[in-house]
Amino acid sequence: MLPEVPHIYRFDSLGSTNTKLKELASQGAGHGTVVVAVSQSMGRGRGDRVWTSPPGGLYFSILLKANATQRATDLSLLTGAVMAQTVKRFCPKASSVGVKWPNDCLLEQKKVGGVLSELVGDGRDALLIIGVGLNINIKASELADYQNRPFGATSFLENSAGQPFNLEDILQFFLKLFFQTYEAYQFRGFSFIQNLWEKECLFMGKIVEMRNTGLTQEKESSTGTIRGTFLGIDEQGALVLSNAQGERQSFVTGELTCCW
Ligand code: BT5
Repeated sequence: MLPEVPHIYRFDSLGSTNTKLKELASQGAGHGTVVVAVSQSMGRGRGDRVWTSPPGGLYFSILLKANATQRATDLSLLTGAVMAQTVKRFCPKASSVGVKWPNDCLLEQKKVGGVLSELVGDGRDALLIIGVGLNINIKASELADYQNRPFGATSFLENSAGQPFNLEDILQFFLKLFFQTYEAYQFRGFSFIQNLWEKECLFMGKIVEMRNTGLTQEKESSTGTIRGTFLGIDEQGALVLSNAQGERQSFVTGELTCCW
C-alpha cells in the first residue's frame, strides 16, 4: 500500500532528484516518498545521458518497494503510461500524445518527458527510485540541442499558444493517478500494465525502425537498424516486432528511431 498523502520533499535546485532520493532512502525514507526540484544541475537520463532541467520543468522522483527486478520494469512502463495520461489531461487539444517504448512520452511526435528508474539494493529490501522529467513551461530555445535527434523535443508551453501551466496542479494530478494505478497493478499484475501501456502506445501495428538493439550485425540491415511491425510488449516488458519474414523478435534494449 502507498500512503494516501505521500511525503513530499521540495528543493529549489538539486543535482538530481533520483540521487537525492537515494540518499534519503539510505537515511530511512519510506515507500511512497517523493522528492521534487525546481531545477537540476545534473539531471540524468538512462545510461549516463543528460536530462536538461531548467526551471519551468517538473523534476521528481518516487520511492517504492521493489522486491523483484521484474517489478522495476513493470513500474517503469506504468509510469510512462501515467505520464501520457497526464499530458492528455493538460494538453487536451493535442492531436497526438502517447508513449514510445520503453517509456518516453511524446506530444505531437516530439519528446516531452522521460523516466529514469534505478534499483537500490537487492532481495526483499530492494527499493526502486522512479524519476520523472516533464517539459512544462520550457521554451523551444531551451531544448534546441535536441531538435535534430529522432523525435526532437517539445514542452507543454510550445503547445499552448504561450499560456504557462501551474506545475503544482500537474504534479498533484500525476501523483494521484500514479498511486491509483499502482494500487490497481498490485491486484491485477502484469496484464494490467500491458493493457494500459499498449493503450497509450503510439506505434501499435505501425512499421518502426530500431537501432542499438544489441543484435549481431548479420541480423541487422546495412545501416545497423532493424525494421518491423510493432506488435506490443511481452511479459518481460520487451518490445515485440514482426520482421520482414513475419518472424517475431523481442528486444530488451534499443532505440525506436522512426515510424511509418
Ligand atoms: C530519459 O532518458 O528520458 C529519462 C529522463 C528522466 C529525467 C528525470 S528528471 C527527475 C529524475 N532525476 C534525474 O536525474 N532524472 C530523472 P533517456 O531516454 O536516456 O533520454 C535522454 C535523452 O533525451 C538525452 O540524451 C537527450 O538526447 C534527450 N533530452 C535531454 N534532456 C531533454 C529534455 N529536457 N527534453 C527532451 N529530450 C531531452
